[in-house]
Amino acid sequence: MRHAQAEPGSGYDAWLGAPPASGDARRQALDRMAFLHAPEEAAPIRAALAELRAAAIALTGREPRPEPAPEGGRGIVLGTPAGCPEAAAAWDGLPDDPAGESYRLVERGGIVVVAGSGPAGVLYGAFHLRRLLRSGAPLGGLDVAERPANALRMINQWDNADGSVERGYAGRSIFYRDGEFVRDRTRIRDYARLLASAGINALAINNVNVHARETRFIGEEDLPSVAAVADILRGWGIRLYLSVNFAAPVEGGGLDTADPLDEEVRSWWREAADRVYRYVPDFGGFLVKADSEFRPGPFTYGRDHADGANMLADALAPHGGRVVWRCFVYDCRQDWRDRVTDRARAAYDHFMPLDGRFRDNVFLQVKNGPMDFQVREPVSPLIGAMPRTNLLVEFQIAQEYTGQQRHLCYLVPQWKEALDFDTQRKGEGSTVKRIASGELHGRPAGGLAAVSNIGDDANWTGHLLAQANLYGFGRLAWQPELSAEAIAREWAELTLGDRPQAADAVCGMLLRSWSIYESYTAPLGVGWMVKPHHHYGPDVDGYEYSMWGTYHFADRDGIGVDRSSASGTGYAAQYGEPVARLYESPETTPDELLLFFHHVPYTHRLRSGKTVIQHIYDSRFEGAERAQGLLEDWESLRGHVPEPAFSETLERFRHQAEHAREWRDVINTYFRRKSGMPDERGRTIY
Ligand code: GCV
Repeated sequence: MRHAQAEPGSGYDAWLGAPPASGDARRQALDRMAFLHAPEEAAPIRAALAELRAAAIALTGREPRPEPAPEGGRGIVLGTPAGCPEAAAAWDGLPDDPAGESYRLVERGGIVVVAGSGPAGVLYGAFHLRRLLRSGAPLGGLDVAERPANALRMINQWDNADGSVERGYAGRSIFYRDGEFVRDRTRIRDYARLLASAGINALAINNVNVHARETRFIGEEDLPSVAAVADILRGWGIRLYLSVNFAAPVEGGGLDTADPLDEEVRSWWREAADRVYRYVPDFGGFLVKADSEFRPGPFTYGRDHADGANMLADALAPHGGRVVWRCFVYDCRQDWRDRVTDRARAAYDHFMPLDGRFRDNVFLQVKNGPMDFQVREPVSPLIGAMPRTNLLVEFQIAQEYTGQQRHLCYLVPQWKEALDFDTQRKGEGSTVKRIASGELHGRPAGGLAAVSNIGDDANWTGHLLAQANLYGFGRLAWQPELSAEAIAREWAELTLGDRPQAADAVCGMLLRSWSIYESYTAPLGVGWMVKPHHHYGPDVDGYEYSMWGTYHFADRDGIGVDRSSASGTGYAAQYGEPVARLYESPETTPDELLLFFHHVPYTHRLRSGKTVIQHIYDSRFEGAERAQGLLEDWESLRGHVPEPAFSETLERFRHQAEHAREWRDVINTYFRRKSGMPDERGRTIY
């Protein structure tokens, strides 16, 4: 059945749509897709077959035969070494992959073999082949082998049972409505397909802030619904995770404590885990936000995070389950007058001393930066500081602080920068990506997690181009060596591919967008300056006198947070050498992070040669102009992007251009008045 939202031009098909293909692609498919054969029955292999069959029909207008014909002909065979002789031959000599996610695509004697080390590998291979078919790349002599760099490639939904999505900017939840699981699961299936095509293999289906209703998801009443979702995900090689409430034993669980060392509590969780696995035999595990932003946790009982995580790990271990335990732990009731406490220090201070105490099935999920998904932050110093602990680096695909999917902000370059950052914890080359995957410290597994940016908007992400962030996260989690540009191009060509002019222009717009957004919002790494609560639009002092620990300390002379060891909070020393030394001094700190690490006078000269105040003015003016440029670039694509996607996106660019001017004027006016210093170019500031 065709889903109502899959109307042409709506963006629903995202990067898996089938717009008219080039002549080359059509000719090649006619030549090479006479048959499609998969001897095995596993659900991901069936899904792989269905993908290629649909591609063949879209490209050639004809149905491929299910078996090779006796008279021969060219075709495609899919399978695993265990059940498909062609795949076994293709796999010969390749390393074992117990996870079953690797694949090889090889052409031999006119037959293209999609050989997966397991059923999921076949599916990933089929999506790869689909991309090649779509672009018309020649398949003769094809031989590519891929293995994911990260074992865990996870998405976190911040969806609530009432149908709302915390920090959701694309409509309501596709999983829940009015306190219940949705009955029509079409969108869940279509979402799982999108995720699998980008390489995602784990999905936590409810918000890390677990309220009373979702606390019951691990109970008998809701588990059949959870299992129904897990069944869908399984078909796409994705394991389901649930966020749990640490206080569940007391909040509706019938106990009077949630102390992780209490025997009754421990057996309560064991029973809960046993119950979940009765319904979902391949359940991934629990995701936990504890002792963070008013969520309960082990601190209540005088225990630490290792005690809390290990209790859950022990309950899940007999079933092969994991605990993903978040490190976003800080004092969110800080007195703004307190100049000693530094929120940036919190994750490291809480968790680093616990290295070596976590069970093997615990993964600490650490946000990429020490604060909270700002447009610019240094890499969290916790990453690399716990060599004896499994790690997941957490990104936010949802654009909470980066324009809320009304502004264009392609975040893959930001994530790349974080993943490529050299912590030097184990000498040169100790990059975040090698720490995340587990490779640097010889950990058996690790990976990346990210907060989803989708909802029930017809095009999933509100802003059509925000789809590139979802796609890009998956591709980067699969292979962090891919460049931001290669991913942007791949997404743009898949999504707008039959219109090369549009794909080219959009790729350029994506690549410019992070720097544009940064240049009209909070300057030089200082962060925030947004309206409280919803975090949208400029309010320089919005959080300055609040309890959240996010300050810029601007006065008439200067701005920034002194996080040096010599005179500040000492945060800079949480990095290993020589990184700590680099951040310790304003002279060596990179310009873009200057105000994150140092309080400097407005007259301080940046490495760029400009003073801080002039940099603030110049980049706000330039940023607003460049945002106007994005609007003009999009306008030039009229007729090259289908409707209604073109007009809907045009509206967003119009808003962005106008809102960028608002940002420019609020920030410039604030600093002009605060500092008393004029713009040396005499532009209008109010
Ligand atoms: C899910 C930020 C967001 C919160 C979010 C929190 C987190 O503070 O504003 O909405 O809560 O991060 O990551 O837990």
